[in-house]
Amino acid sequence: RNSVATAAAPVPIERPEILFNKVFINNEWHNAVSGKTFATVNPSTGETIAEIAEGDKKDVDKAVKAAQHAFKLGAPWRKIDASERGNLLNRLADLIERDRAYLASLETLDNGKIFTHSMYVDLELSIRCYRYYAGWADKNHGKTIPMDGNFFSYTRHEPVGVVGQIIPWNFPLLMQAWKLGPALAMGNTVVMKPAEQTPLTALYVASLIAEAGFPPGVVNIVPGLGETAGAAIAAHPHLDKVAFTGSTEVGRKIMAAAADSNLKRITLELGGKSPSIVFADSDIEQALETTHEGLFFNQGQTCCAGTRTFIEGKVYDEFVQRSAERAKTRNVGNPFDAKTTQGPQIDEQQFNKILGMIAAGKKEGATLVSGGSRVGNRGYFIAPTVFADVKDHMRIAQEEIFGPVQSLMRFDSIEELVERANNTVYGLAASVMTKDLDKALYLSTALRAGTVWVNCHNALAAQTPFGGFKQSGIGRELGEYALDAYTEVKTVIIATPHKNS
Ligand code: TXE
Repeated sequence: RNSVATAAAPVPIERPEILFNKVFINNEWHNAVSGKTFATVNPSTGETIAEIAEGDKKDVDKAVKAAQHAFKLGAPWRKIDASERGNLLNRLADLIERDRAYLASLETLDNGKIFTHSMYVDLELSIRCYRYYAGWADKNHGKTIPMDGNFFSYTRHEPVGVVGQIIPWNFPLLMQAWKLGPALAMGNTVVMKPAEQTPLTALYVASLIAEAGFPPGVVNIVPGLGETAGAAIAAHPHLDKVAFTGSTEVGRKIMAAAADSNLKRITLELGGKSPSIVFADSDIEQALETTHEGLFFNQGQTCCAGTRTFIEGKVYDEFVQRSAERAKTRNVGNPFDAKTTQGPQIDEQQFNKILGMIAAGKKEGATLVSGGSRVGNRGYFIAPTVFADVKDHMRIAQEEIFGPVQSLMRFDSIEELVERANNTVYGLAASVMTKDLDKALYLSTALRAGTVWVNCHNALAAQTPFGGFKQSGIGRELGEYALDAYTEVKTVIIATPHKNS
């Protein structure tokens, strides 16, 4: 393997060398069985970065066989100490840290997110996530239970088995870490499909998994398209679980395929339409920045983005004006440039979807106070867009836009607010800006969302669980809660001749 330059200083590599573009099975690189490839595109230019092996059902079958073999009773992965699984995860974290500047550059090239975020958000949180789950590897244990009768009873927390994982393109490295961390800590084996828009960092991490010393077949990575490779994972008869992050529409298909095939376990992290609520008594300066970043962070491509900003009537006009001014200060351009604060959207399809939603906002009568069109004539850049006077029934208030489009809405009473904030099919997150503890506590119970932030937004860490109410998903990732999704509880009951308390 070529060694990669790894400067300690965070200097971006604008043209990182592409070292891996094939299917990773049994710690080895394979062409797709079909021989086909697909292009991964640089969203800043629309140009092809590299051709990637296009895995489909046949490659998924090969990968599942490898993962089953690695999970066999008596296989090395089944026999090592739980603490050793933790050591391997820590070693993987060390290697990611060693190659951090390269990986951050590759992420920015393939995804378009700004380099400083790749470096200090995506890489940082990914490394911390692997280390967090490394610590759990030997700490998730069962109980001995005082069962009625002459029995000795205990539970074992066993791995679920061979798990499929399908991840999206908005945080490629981090979504890989959220999925692999708990799965590997708990002793599962994995077949993962990265998003077709962003396969590069997932494949580089595959090489580090081999280098760290994970036994062959424990992690297998099949790049490919959703309808072929992804669908084959969801419907596979020999996968024990599928974990998915992506659109609610595809989440529905995954759940149906899991039910129709073998009732594999599922966890789903899906879309959102999260409210950000600004009370007149909040620190307005801080509320402005929090709601702004809560929406525009990562080009608006964050599942928990604050996409409905509810502002109390008393401060509404001022807040609209200042939100528009703030949006206009965003610096849209080359994501490798340190001055840039907003890069391109991920691909042409998302770019067109977002422009379509902006057109819908205008047509339905929302007031455009910033942006509203593309930037430049190359790549997928969209001006930071702010709509005021957004009404609940408008499409921009109902549907996930997944782009740099902020919708500002007015409210006048807390009862009305709670009803409107909850009036969505989603329930991923919500945030509340106030200095009034009573309001904060009331809303933290009243809002139907998996996370409620108070005076912050998008605050995420490996320790705290994340997931959705309603159609935002099923199950929780991160924290101790995620361990449940990667373990089966086995009850062992042994008849004993006598009993004492
Ligand atoms: O998502 P998809 P897309 C939302 C966001 C965005 C919309 C569409 O609103 O505008 O989804 O984006 C794989 N069987 N989110 O089309 O298709 C696919 O290959 C199995 C929110 O990119 O859901 C990729 O690996 N898998 C979200 C993954 O699913 C299939 C992040 C996600 O892609 C499949 C991304 C199929 N039939 C988009 N079809 C979040 N929750 O953060 C596709 N895939």
